[in-house]
Amino acid sequence: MSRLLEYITNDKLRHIADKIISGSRISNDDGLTLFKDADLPLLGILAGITRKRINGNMAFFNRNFHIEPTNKCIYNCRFCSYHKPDGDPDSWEYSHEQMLEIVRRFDGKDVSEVHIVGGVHPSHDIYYYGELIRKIKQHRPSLHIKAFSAIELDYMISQAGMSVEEGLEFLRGCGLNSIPGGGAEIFDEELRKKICDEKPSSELWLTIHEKAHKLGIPSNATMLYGHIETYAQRINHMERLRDLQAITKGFNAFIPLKYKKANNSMGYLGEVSITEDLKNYAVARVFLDNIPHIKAYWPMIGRETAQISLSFGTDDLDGTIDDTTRIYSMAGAEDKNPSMSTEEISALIRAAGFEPVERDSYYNIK
Ligand code: V47
Ligand code: SF4
Repeated sequence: MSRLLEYITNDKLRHIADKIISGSRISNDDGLTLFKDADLPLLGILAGITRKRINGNMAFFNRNFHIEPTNKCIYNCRFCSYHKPDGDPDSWEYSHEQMLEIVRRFDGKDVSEVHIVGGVHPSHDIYYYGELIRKIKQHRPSLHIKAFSAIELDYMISQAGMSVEEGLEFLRGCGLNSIPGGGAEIFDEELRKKICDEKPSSELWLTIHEKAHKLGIPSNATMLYGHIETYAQRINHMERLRDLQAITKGFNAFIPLKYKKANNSMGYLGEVSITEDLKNYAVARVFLDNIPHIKAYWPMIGRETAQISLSFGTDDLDGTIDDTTRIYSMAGAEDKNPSMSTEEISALIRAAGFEPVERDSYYNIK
C-alpha cells in the first residue's frame, strides 16, 4: 500500500494519504487540502481505505417508507421548495387517520422503519405528534419510528414549556426510536443568516442531538451543500459533528444533501456537478472517521450517482422507499419515482462491486 505514496507528487497530499493509510485522524487543514487539491481518483482510493476499515465491502440498505405530515411551516428557509404558509392552496396537512392509512398500506409488507419529517406546523403540538406515534406503534409495534428533525423537536418541545430532555423522554414514551438528521444545513452562523435566518441556531441543533444521544436515542446528521457555502464551512460543519460524536457516539450516519434548485429562491445558483458530489462524499468519509456510516440518499441524487458514490466512501443507500418524498421532488430530485425493490437495490450494489446487506435501523444485519 505504501507504494501508492510514491505516485503522489504533491507533498501535502502525500502526507495526508500517509495518515489515512495508517488510520490516523486528518486535521481541518488536511480536509481543506483534499477539497482543493486532490483529484477524484486519489479521493476515491483514500475514501475507499477508510470505508473498508469501517464497513468492509458491505453496502447497506433498509426497507422503509416516509410520511410527511404537513408542508405548512413557520419558517422560510431560502433553499426550501416545499414549505407553504397556513392557508396557501398548495399547503397540506394530514389527519392522524390519513397518516395511519399510509401505515396500513404497508400491512403484510416487510418494512422495518417509518421516517416522519415535515414542516414546522404552527399549531401541531407535542401532544398531537406524541399521539400520532403512539397510534402507529399500537398498530405495528415492531415498526422503528425515526421521526422529527431537531427543528421540529425544538418548536414542539419549547411550545409545551418542556426541557429538551423532558420532551424527548415524552416522545420516547410514545414510541419514538430515533431522530433523523435534518435541519443541520451548514452550522456556520453567518451563512445560516443568509440561507435560513429564522431557523434555530446550530448550537441548538447540536444540543438536541447531544441530549438525545445521552438518553440513548440515536440520530443522523445531514449537511446541505452545493449552494453558497465554502469548503472551510463544510469542514467546520463536519468538525462540530466529529467533536460531538467523540463525546456521545450517538450518530449512526452522516448524510450529505446536495442543494437542488427547482422552485426555491436560491435557484439562480444552479447545482454543483456530480464530480463535486463524489468529492464531498469522499472527504466526508475520511474526515468523519468516528461516524460509522455515510449515506447516499439515492432519491435525491439518483440511482446512478448513488451507485458510483459507493466507490467514494458511502456505504448506505437508505431504503427501498415506497413513497414520494415531496421535500425533494418539489426541489427537483433526480428520481421522480423513489421506489426500489430489494432485488433492484441489491443488483445496483453488486454491479458496483460491493456486497448488499439489508440492515435494521440500528445497522444490525437482517
Ligand atoms: O434539513 C430542503 C433539506 C432536509 C432542499 O436522517 C433540501 O435518514 C436539497 O433531513 N435541496 C430534510 N435539500 C431531509 C432530511 C433527511 C433526508 C434523508 C434521510 C434523512 C435521515 C434525513 O432536506 C432539510 C434540508 O437540509 N432540503 N430543501 C433542497 N432544495
Ligand atoms: Fe420549514 Fe424545513 Fe422548509 Fe425550513 S427546510 S422552511 S424548516 S420545511
